[in-house]
Amino acid sequence: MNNRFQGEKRFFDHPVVADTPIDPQAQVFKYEAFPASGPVPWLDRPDARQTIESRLRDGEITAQQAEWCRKWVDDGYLIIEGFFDETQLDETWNAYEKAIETGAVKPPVEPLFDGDTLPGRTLNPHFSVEAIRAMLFDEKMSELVSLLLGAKAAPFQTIAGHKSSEQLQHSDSIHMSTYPNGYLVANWIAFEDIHPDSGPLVFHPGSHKLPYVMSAALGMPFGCGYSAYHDVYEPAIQKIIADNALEAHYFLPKKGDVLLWHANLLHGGSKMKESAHASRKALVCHYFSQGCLCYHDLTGMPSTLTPLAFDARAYLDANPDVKASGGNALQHYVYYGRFEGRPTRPPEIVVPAELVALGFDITEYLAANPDVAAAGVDPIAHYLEFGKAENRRIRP
Ligand SMILES: O=C(O)CCC(=O)C(=O)O
Ligand SMILES: [Fe+2]
Repeated sequence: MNNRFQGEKRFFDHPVVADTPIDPQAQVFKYEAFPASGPVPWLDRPDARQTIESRLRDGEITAQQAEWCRKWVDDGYLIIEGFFDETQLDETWNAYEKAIETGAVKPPVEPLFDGDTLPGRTLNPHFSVEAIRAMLFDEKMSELVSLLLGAKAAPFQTIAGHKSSEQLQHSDSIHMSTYPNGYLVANWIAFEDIHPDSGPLVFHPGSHKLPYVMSAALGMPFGCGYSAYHDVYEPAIQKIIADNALEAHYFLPKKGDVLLWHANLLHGGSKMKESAHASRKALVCHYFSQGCLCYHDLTGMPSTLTPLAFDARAYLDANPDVKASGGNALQHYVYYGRFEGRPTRPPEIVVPAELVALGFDITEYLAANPDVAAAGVDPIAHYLEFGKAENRRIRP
């Protein structure tokens, strides 16, 4: 194949760099607090169609990728059948249910009807369930998301659910906003064939082209919570759907099919109609682009981006109080640790040059001086303060 980019970085293998840089430390995390900066995601630009064709001609994308991109430009969503295979889905769901059984994951109780025993939806089960983390970080999926955003995907958040959220339509950008704007993609993975009466995902093709509706534009006060979301945001979106006569589509996938949607595509969980068919097993993954700033417009808070490389053991070693609490390392880091400036790994021990010159080695010094080891003191400080004057051996 005539691919002049083979072996080189592809155009979507890089992070987003905002046209107008900002200091993330100094910002209020609100849409209107940021400059109106690009780059606009490539498939949202007025010339997107031409760019797709020229990239196809130049061998930067395949015919299949071009087709996906055209669909994304026009409709703001994409359905890929059989993206995940049955075995992986079954193993992942079993691991999730096992985690519920053992209490590693605690879904909220959210009954949809009298006698509903299905668990509620779990936020970020990938913190505890390795198989879910593997799906969030699936390479093929990350590549597809990167293609759609024109920048390298940063897997961010997961929601697993046994049934419909019955959530009114919204754009995910009100919950997960990015600077520059628009660098979010979600996917909805069906873990079983979805029944029409289960309250399938509802979405409005083409609605991604409407203006982004953020909280300040609706007069929602800074840091407002979910009551304003329900009282102000949701009715505003219902009005937009009615005023624009937006057509509703329902996602009725087979097990393994995936729906991807645009940062601004209006969608929700429709009402469950028949309790015998309430089961609607799915995992939703949300992706940002690397390099963009991620925040929560309603509360003005930065988002909880899962670090791409995180060593849980190193984090626990560096933070003995977290280790002692028995808490989940990644979860602690994402929600608290990074705001508290916690180290992600223990500090590297630096042996002073004068001791290096003597051939001093911490392990050997402790082996040679069991009383020092037993006292649990800093061996370097001990040698400098006492050991040297006491003519202690530095190796056994
Ligand atoms: O699955 C649903 O009912 C809605 C999911 C959704 O809106 C989301 O995860 O962004
Ligand atoms: Fe959503």
